[in-house]
Amino acid sequence: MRIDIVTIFPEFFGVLDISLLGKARQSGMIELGVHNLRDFTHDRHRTVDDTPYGGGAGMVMKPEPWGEAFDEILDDEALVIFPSPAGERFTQATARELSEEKHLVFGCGRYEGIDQRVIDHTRGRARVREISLGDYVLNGGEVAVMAMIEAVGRLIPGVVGNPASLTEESHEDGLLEYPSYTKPSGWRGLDVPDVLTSGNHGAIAAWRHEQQLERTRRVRPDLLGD
Ligand code: 6GU
Repeated sequence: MRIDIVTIFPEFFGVLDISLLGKARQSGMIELGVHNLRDFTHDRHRTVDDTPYGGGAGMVMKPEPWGEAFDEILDDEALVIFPSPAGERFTQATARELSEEKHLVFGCGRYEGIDQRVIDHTRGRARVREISLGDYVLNGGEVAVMAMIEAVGRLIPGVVGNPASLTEESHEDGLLEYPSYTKPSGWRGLDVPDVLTSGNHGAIAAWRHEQQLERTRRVRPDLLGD
């Protein structure tokens, strides 16, 4: 998969050099391009924003640098994603869909947003999705894109070593994860549940499923449709 990011804070994405995603890049499974939006300006101050038409607080990102950046980056396979608190909600299902793409292009907005014509014009030459992480406001798309890339990257075949660790996880089956334990079996007066040391695999599976249901009912009843 190829991933391009357009941002005024390219340094933000330095952490993608490390950890699982860093390894995926070294092995060539993920190709990453981070582009500074200011490199597509032509004035001495490298201006990327201006005051909003109609008035109001804050600044709006100017369309021209975005147009030039996308002229250079987009191809026939690109899916363009604009992180935005006004977008559709990002879920594990979204991450799965994105992991099947060949080319993701993230356009990170700052200030009060990007001139709407950038999104409208981009829809004329590529598939576009506006995606939100959740119902809260971040200062810009950078941190959101980092989260999306981590969620998507680990679903690309070969990026996570053990594929089973992908399916036995919160949200993959619509339920929250069951609690995990390791040695020692007793620690500070707390014991590992007996069933886990019983060797009875059927009982263990049943216990884990019950734990998933209990936890989901308690903290995320919305996932059960209740
Ligand atoms: Cl994707 N962007 C911003 N700026 N704020 C958010 C968000 C995205 N998702 C939740 N809040």
